[in-house]
Amino acid sequence: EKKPIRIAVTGAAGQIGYALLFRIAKGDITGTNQPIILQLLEIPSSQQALKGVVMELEDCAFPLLSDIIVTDDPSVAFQDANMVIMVGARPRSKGMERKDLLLANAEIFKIQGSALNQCVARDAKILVVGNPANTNALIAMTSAPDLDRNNFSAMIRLDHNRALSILAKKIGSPISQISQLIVWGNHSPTMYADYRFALNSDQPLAYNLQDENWNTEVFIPTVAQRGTAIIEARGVSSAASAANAIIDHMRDWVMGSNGRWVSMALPSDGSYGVPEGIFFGVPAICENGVIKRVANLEINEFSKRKLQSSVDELMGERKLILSML
Ligand code: NAX
Repeated sequence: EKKPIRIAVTGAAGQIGYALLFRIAKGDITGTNQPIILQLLEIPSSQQALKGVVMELEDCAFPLLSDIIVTDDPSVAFQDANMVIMVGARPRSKGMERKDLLLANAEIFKIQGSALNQCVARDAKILVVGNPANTNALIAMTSAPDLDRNNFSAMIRLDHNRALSILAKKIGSPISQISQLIVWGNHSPTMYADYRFALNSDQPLAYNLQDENWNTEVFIPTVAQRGTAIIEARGVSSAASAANAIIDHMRDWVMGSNGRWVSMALPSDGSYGVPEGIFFGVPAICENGVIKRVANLEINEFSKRKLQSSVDELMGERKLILSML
């Protein structure tokens, strides 16, 4: 019998949690031959709701799900975890300033980062989803100095998948044929969806899509505003597609991306003119559990400006929470 892998999820009773846990328990990240222990973290006021979710997980009788741990204590939730998916965050309440939201979340991710430092498996793969995701990831990583910084990432995969889908529709090609698409930067409206290197069935796609106007006036803003469009239509923010992006991000990280480029927000290493000290969406390839940035891509004047607006925004967020690092 294979040893179970421990997957911790925070904010487990939220709407993303509800779309995520069942897919994890079915094996969508780790495959159909790997038993799983779910370690679920929620705040005290959501424990009751979480109980209901756990009952439903039990009622699925998932063959791979060998145990479920439920707690409001991060150091219990993260104990020996091999993967940590940090979804729980403080939402913006009415009249709350951006700065207050940043600081409230900084507090949460500082506490949870210290707990990670103490109790996760030393090679745990950690994904931050809760917003502001890039800056929350920075705080979690900084609060866990004993862990390898390469074990931390923030999610920009939902934006990547949105861009893929919009592009496929535009050129009338199956999604599976499109590769080398990138979403750079912050998971925020400053993100930069970039198809300059994209291939359609191994042919340069930009070659057939030299409509600069569509790029700047339709493609880039539609990707960036998609989250808002979903809220307007559904009345609540994306949940199933966010959960799906989490699965894609973690599966590729653990199982490999088979040479395909995926977008991940990683601690910057100075490349592409992005200063160190922030999490930034970049193209990457995953192999044997290791994330490698795609290096040496050309950055033209337009791209440089687009990258810079995410850099400015993230450096601004960093400045606001700097005293807490
Ligand atoms: P919900 O409000 O439905 O769920 C969040 C859950 O987190 C709640 O059940 C809450 O009790 C819990 N929580 C709050 N503080 C916590 C803490 N300190 N420890 C543990 N749990 C805590 O939000 P949901 O729609 O599930 O979204 C969750 C987060 O994902 C939000 O911050 C959201 O903005 C963010 N998103 C990030 C995306 C990305 O691409 N990076 C896309 C989807 C999503 O919008």
